[in-house]
Amino acid sequence: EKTFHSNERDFSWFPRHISELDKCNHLMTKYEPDLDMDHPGFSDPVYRERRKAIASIAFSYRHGETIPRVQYQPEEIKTWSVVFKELDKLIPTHACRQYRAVWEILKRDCNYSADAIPQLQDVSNFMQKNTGFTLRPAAGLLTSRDFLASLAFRVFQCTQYVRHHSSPHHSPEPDVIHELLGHAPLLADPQFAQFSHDLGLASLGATDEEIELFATMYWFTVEFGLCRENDGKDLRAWGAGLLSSYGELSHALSSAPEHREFEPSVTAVQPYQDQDYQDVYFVAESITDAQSKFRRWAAATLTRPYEVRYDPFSCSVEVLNSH
Ligand code: TIH
Ligand code: FE2
Repeated sequence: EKTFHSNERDFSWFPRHISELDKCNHLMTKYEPDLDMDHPGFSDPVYRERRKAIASIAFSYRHGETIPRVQYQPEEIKTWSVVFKELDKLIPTHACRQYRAVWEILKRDCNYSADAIPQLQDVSNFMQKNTGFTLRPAAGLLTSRDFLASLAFRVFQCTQYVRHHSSPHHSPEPDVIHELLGHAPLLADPQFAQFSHDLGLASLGATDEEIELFATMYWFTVEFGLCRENDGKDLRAWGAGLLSSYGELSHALSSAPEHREFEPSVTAVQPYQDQDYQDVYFVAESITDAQSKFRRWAAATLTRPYEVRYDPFSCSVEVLNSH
């Protein structure tokens, strides 16, 4: 059921060129340590100051600049190290095939190790070589509209601060560990990159209601998606929220939560929360299967009266009027 007829539609602004992502950095503050009483850093003023100092890099960053390096402190490196070691043990049995393949390359060629937190610019260069995706620094959790729009330009908005040391196994908000261990490996996989790009393009010019559906879709696929391997015998994770949280990764593949078949029309309206482990996960046959189901569903669901296409030569989105 459509909310607007095309002639009375509210054509909201969206970025047409990659440099306009400088305007797509609106934050959702509800999960920040200053406001969320359940955040593990809520009662640690030193942590909150440090998080703010690192986040300030994102506020002054402009498209095309080199991402400033952060000199991480010993305690931050220790937190990274704990997560890195735990995940390195779980990946062979818990992560999907594509993730496992890139993981080995990251350790070999991109300085991924328990000893240091990789710098965003170095990881961005690695991804760009593989799929054209680049990183830009983000100050925290962005609005779904801004975050999804960046994917249309193959840009991934990436936090740079580290989760609180008291809770290495799970963070209620994205942090650099989540981005580099959860998202970066699959953003270097061509098929997954294409799926992310499709989601981004679908979101441009969408109504608020449609953005909500896409954000939920993103949540249960890119963040918390599962898939099957070995002729359906094994359950594996491809969601970044699982691949950066050793606590939730074990939980997701255990028999504790509910596992439902990925079905876009059902998945897109499933309620979710960021506070704690999910109690429902959606299982796709494969990343490719999720992508083709998503494409079909998006084409049938979107109400916008035009098509968009990304031109990689000019890094811009073209709007094609299809009456
Ligand atoms: N829970 C994830 C982690 O601990 O790495 C981070 C998040 C993913 C999505 C929302 S918060
Ligand atoms: Fe994420």
